[in-house]
Amino acid sequence: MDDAIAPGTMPPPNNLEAFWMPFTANRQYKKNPRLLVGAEGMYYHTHDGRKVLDGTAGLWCVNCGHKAPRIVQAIQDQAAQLDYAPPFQMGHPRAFDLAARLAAMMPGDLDHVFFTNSGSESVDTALKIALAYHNVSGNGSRTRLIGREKGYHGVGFGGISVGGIVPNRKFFGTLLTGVDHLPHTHNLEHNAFSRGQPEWGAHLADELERIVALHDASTIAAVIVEPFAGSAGVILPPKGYLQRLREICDKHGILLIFDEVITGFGRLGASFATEYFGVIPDMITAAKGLTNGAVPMGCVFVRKHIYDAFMKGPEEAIELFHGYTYSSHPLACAAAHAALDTYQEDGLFERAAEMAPYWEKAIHSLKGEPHVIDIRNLGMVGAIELEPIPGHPVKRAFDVFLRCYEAGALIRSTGDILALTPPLIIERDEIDQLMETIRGALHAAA
Ligand code: PXG
Ligand code: PLP
Repeated sequence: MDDAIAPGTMPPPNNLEAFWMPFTANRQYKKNPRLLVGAEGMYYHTHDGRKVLDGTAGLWCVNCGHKAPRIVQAIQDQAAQLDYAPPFQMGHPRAFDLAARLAAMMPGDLDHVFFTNSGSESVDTALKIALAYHNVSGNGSRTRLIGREKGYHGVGFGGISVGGIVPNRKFFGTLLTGVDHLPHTHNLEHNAFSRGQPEWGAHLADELERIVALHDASTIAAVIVEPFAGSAGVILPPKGYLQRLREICDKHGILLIFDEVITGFGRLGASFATEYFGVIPDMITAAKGLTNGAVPMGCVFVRKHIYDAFMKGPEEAIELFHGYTYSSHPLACAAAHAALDTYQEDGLFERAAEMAPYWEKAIHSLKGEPHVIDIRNLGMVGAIELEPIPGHPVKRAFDVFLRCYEAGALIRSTGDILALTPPLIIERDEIDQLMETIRGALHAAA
């Protein structure tokens, strides 16, 4: 490891109590906090003076690597120029430039962009647009939303309703009504240790026909899926599966929404999963890599016919009663422009595509190590599934996560799965270092 950037130590804050941490075991964490105090490129600096290789691009968002110079500069410049501009009945130039630039990245006529501040807000926005679209098109009976088991669509009420991760749902009441779920595609019996997309499981998309037969197409507004399920532990779409979903949605006039909060901005070695898989949905939700995680921002890409359906009636009438105080925030727009510059000028999507075969080989070298029951990969994403400790689900993967952190690599554990999503700037020797750190932790883990 390069020790040129000497981080130094920083004591933890005196009071860790007040901050109720999200998706965290608060009591356990606060006994032995893991604090990040700086970052550069592929590395975090920890409060106890160590450099840690970032195997998760923060939380799947820092695709350009940390403190990408163009982004740092753009945020500083923007803060000094225009701090805030109201997005309702007002605007600022960079928001329009950014929307046009993003639309130009999209295939087909996915050419309108609605700005939000997170993936969760993008999902709620897309679901609301789907319902309102059918409403303004004279199909107000289309109100049902279809998600998928194990899906993650953020934490808003809409997102957890169509989502399929049980603990994210079961504490929160009745959720949205009129929601149904496709089956997930996770299957170790057929697909364990597949390299890239699994061969088995495209037929699971046909379950949508069963759901349509049950409810009738005239009641269904939209289907939302992640092109691959990220949070649930990198569950990849079987070959042909997404194409099949598209066909069935077309047949029945159902909108198809791809939630690309993780898959957008280069993760698969293409700008978006829609390009990678060659399947064009009616809306795409995005966030994370849009600003490289540097300022919160999300967006929804919408096909032209959907936008046009709203552009009727008197010109002075508001067409969609939806939006956020911070939609198209100037700092976020500046960060997003600079992130797009970085992706383009440094060729990071192409770089990810070139590195993907090395990544695949490296991660699959962990086959046969203790506890490993599956390894999955696509583009620059990967997962290692572990045999759970009987009676103690989650414990083993979390133990491996802690051991890796101590040994100098940040990975993520979800259930008994280790998830890896490095910044797209990762070098071969850093991939080797990441895998060797995990190998060591697997051997040390109980
Ligand atoms: N949709 C998808 C597909 C996501 O992955 C969201 C929506 C929500 O985005 P926000 O910005 O509201 O968090 C996400 C977010 C993990 C993990 O490793 C994944 C996400 C967020 C935090 C942790 O399990 N994905
Ligand atoms: N709650 C109150 C009382 C508000 O006035 C607003 C916005 O004006 C909101 C919530 C929504 O906040 P945001 O637009 O940041 O999502």
